[in-house]
Amino acid sequence: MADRNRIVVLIDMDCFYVQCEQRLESDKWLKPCVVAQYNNWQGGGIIAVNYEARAYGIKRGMMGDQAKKLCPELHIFRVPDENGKAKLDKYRDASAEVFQVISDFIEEQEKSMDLNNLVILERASVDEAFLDLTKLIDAKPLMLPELEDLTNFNTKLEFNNQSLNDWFDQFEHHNIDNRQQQDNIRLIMASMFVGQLRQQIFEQTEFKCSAGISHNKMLSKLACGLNKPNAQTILPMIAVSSLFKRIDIGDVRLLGGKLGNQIKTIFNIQTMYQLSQVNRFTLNEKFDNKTAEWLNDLANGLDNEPVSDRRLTKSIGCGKNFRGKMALCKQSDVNQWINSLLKELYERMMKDKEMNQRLARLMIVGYYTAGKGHCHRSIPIDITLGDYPPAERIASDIMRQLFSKPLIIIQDPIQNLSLAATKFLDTTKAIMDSTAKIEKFFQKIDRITFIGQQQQQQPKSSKNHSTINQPPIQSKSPIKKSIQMVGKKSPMKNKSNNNNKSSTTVQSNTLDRYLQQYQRQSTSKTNNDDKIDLNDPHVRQINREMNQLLDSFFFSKILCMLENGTLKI
Ligand code: TTP
Ligand code: CA
Ligand code: CA
Repeated sequence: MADRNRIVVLIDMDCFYVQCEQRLESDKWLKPCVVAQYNNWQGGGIIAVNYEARAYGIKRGMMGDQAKKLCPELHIFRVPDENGKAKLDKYRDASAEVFQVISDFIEEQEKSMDLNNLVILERASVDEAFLDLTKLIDAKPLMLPELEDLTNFNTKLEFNNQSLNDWFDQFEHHNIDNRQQQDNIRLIMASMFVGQLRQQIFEQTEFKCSAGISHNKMLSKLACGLNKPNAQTILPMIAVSSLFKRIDIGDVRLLGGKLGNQIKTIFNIQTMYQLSQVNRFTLNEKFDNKTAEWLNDLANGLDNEPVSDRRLTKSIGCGKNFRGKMALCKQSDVNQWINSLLKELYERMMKDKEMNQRLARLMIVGYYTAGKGHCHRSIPIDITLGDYPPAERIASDIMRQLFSKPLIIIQDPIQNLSLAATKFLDTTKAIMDSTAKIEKFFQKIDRITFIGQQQQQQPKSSKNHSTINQPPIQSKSPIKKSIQMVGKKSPMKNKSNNNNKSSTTVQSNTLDRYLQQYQRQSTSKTNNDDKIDLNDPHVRQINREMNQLLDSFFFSKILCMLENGTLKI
């Protein structure tokens, strides 16, 4: 879809962490406040500044003591600390509250129009959301709202210093059959929706926010920042080239980091307008074709990145810096911090699982050392039947990935450690995957029986192989049979709780006995005739899996699931 046909909005909470704190101490509203992290060092590093404090020149990154000098009456909120780590739950919970209001508002609006899936909502950060309102606006008749309603929502226009009032006049006095004017009216209609949404957010959470209303992500993000706080800004396509004359390349979404600096240095330019003057061939000389095209588009106000339907975070993460002498130089310290970080993360993963019915399949461990810079490792999380393994198991998997051998002293000390759980899977899908895994496992068990039978018929000539007893040879896997039997016999639904308990125990015992017997057999060496070649990689693999399954109490879970009907074999 051509860019100006889309209507894309960014909602961003104003000085979010400060508002979260002010809501809890309501006498601090309207007073200069900041949120600082780490209590006992020069008043802490400031991570959020409200607009009253910004008026004194206080900025993010300053130390609390330094800010107090600029504004003695400044109130400093401290981020709570737990085991030497910032505890950010308060802000995350507040964020979830805001996103709930946004979701409910969208649902309400769609319901009132008797339509579904009109709005795409993408959670962009803890306090930001993109909305694609194209379908919603196009489902309504093209109509100008009342100017007064819009001004009540503190709506601003970004277009050559023109007032919203004057802009409105032209629509009222001219016919609106030209496409550009229609697009502008669509933006105005979207502003009504956004104003009402911001009002809902305020009424239900007490939080103020700002918004940008334009045609793509880059422009709406830019527009949102133009009149903060507590305002919404319309940015029509026609206003882009004049606006870009005063927009620093580094202030544009995705150009804030290395790439933006590189562009400025290579072409000796500063603004987006100057970038639009760099011709395509010159861009192509310095960047690959795709990047050059993308930069050329951005410089002309075009950005075709879609708003993706994502209401939840892509990952749940936490981390900790270990500056200077605090850098971790012993494996035992790393182990302790991995456990501590994981404790926090695991709690959040469990909470997320309950709230959002999803499970992370991958743990990314990041670390920074002076010698190696930023590094990361990916460790699969062994999800079994819709649940996470115990935190201790994840921690030991991480440690195994980080250190292939025990190390007392780490030569290149670790200055930062981070963990992020990601690659989420729907819990139902996770259960289905696990069921498939179990079935595959049983197929292997069937095969092992078959291998045993073959070996019985054609004993191996070599006597040198280590051998183990195999479980009783049956035409079908005995484990599978007993599971099926348990499943069929399971009369749980009609019984009282007490009965449930006892029959679960009986069934578990039957299985446990079998499994213990199997494990004993599979680990003891005998000279029995029924032999399985232990060195056969297939057998070794099955043994490994069997032990893993036993380890994770897999079968007690299978029993539970057979009983409640979520698992059918
Ligand atoms: P931002 O939206 O970048 O900033 P803000 O909400 O404080 O202020 P603004 O009104 O300009 O939007 O970040 C949201 C919150 O995220 C912020 O309140 C604190 C936290 N944060 C950090 O902890 N560290 C950071 O470096 C940044 C940028 C934000
Ligand atoms: Ca913000
Ligand atoms: Ca933000």
